[in-house]
Amino acid sequence: MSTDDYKRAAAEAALAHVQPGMKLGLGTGSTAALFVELLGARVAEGLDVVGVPTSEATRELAERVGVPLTTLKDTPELDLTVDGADEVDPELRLIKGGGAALLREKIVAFASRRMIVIADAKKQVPTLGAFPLPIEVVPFGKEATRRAVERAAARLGLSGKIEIRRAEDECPIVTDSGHTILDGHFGRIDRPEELAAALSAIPGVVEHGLFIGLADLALIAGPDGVTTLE
Ligand code: ABF
Repeated sequence: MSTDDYKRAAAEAALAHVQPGMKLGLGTGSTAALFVELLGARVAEGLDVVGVPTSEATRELAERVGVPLTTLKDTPELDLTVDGADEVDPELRLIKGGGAALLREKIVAFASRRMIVIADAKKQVPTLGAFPLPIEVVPFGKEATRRAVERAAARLGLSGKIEIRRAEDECPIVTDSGHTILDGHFGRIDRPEELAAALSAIPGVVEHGLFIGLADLALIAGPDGVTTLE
């Protein structure tokens, strides 16, 4: 089976957690997109749910496959968010934001009673940090903020480049909320809680891709089937 097959298997397993009438957070990325497509098929069969998308890309997909949408303004409390991840550790701490949607993903997950992570087994890691940590910052002063992130990381013993994420034309990418993304190439993050607190304290940092205490369950699909972590 291919990685795409595993992603689909994880997305299918998440569908079993969806009940009629639920208000759902809809994640971003290729795995979450498979979930939204499968959900659309269920909606076509009569399942009554409503979703809040975590990105413009997910909004477009949900509209295309017929998942009814709402907003956090109209529906500020959600039952369940289903989203992908870039890394998942044994304590269900995550790195997210490879798709540059981490701010809305975190707001939506925080507004949900439960969060289920869906991923292929390659995302499962003993320690976070091999995947560069995305950090969403205000464009104003982004170089000063980048340096502040570097200093904060160094105080925790983390070295490694902090880079402004750029598009193919070399311009800094712009998130759905108009921000810039920094990627922290730390290699290994032994104390993610401390790094999360240090990053949140820096003016100019809007949000970071460490999701700690948000995921309730991870459905990880690999050659041995779908494993549940909780
Ligand atoms: C979103 O999509 C992100 O937070 C994460 O960066 C990414 C995972 O993408 P994929 O499912 O395509 O690997 O969930």
